[in-house]
Amino acid sequence: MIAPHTRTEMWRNVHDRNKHAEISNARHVRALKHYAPRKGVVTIMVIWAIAIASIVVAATQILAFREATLGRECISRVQARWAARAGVETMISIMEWHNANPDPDDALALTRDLESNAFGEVETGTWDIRHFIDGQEWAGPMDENSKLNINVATRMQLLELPNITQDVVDSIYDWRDADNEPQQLGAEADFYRNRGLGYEPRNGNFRSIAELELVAGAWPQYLRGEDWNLNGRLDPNEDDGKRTMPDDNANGKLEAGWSQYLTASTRPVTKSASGQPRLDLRKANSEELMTRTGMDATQAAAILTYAKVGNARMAQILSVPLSQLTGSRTAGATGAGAAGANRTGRSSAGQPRGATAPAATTVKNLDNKQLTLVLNECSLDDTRTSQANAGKVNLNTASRALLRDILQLDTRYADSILSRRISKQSGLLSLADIVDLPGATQEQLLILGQVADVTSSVYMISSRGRATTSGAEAEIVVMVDRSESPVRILEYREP
Ligand SMILES: [Ca+2]
Ligand SMILES: [Ca+2]
Ligand SMILES: [Ca+2]
Ligand SMILES: [Ca+2]
Repeated sequence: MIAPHTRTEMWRNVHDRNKHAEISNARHVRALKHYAPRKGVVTIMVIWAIAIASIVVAATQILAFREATLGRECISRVQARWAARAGVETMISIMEWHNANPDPDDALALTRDLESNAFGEVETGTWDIRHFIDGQEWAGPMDENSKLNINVATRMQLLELPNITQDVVDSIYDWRDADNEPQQLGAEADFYRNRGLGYEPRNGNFRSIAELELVAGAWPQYLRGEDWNLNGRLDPNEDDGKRTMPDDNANGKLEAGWSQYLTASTRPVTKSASGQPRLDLRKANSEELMTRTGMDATQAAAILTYAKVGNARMAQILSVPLSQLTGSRTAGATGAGAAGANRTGRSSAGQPRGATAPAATTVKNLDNKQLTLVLNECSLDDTRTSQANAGKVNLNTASRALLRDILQLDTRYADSILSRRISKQSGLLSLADIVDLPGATQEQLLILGQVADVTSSVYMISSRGRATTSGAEAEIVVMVDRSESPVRILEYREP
């Protein structure tokens, strides 16, 4: 049987229940007490989370915006750079075409083609190629052969450079001569070593015009003048006075110090004007020479006899009438000689004045065409001299200042050369085109025969690309040698 509930038990049970309820309530209250603060923290955490998320989103947006802007700038720069590159490639392909299709009757064909393609465009940008010569801006690449190669410049020519002194001229000689014996006021290895400069003279040919700045006393401001980046073109900082380097005269013209007269990059033109290998007069036979130049047997014999002389030079063939070259005495020679060493006598349309002279000794002077072919199709260069590695000044592009001030040509003669090259649409086809000008003495022709010619091997292309959309710019400066095909890149700069 189940024991009956007693009141005491009932009361205890009630008490226990109450107690249990109290405890349960207390726990509940404690739980509630505990629960209430946690709810606040979560709310704050949510607000924080939203705030942080907003900051992250905003920051990401800013970054994304910046990256997009940077991306657009990068694309603009790439577009500008490749537009500049397209200009360079266009110039090179024109040179290649002219190498494959030479025109001996037009000395300016290449120059004109380069000029007419100096400005062009691709899908996303444009290019612009220009340069300064003689205070004037020209379209197209800079003809390095318009300048004198420093590796063959004489003491007299170097002394004509603005601001130069004898000690600097001597130091230039020391830099390029093979020995370590200083010239009178020069500087060899000891000089540079004692000053801790960390380099010594090359004792060989200058390889770039900027190398000249390493020579004692050849300061950058003398070499570069206003052309601070040596690109042959007038940049904004080179035409704004003292506002930015360099200090220039802001006259809209580029005065480029020694660098407007000198180059170190030109190479000899090995091919003839017609594109064939040149005929070496020291090895040629009479038939070859007659076929190539159209001279008669007597003339060919005279030239080949002269070519056997140890110091025979093309400059002599240019400056001395053929009848005098090998010492033969003819009336033709008398005609030239009587002109007081004026070359005009020889080139009077090739008419032998010796018509009345004894036939046995007559050597007809070369006419203009024959002389042109000897100068342009044959060679007589001594490969043992440093001249072998240096190009000549192209009289079709040389500046008036170079001819008059540095090469020291007679003013009247220099001006008549410039007038003639302007008056001939084909330009000067050979040095034979300047032998009949007023002032063309043997002495003047000898100077020109040694340093000048009418063709070019090396060009400096300064191509500035511009993106069509943003106007961003990029420049490429390339020195190219077109004396052989394929055209060779001597120097490449992206300033
Ligand atoms: Ca030396
Ligand atoms: Ca410049
Ligand atoms: Ca300036
Ligand atoms: Ca200026």
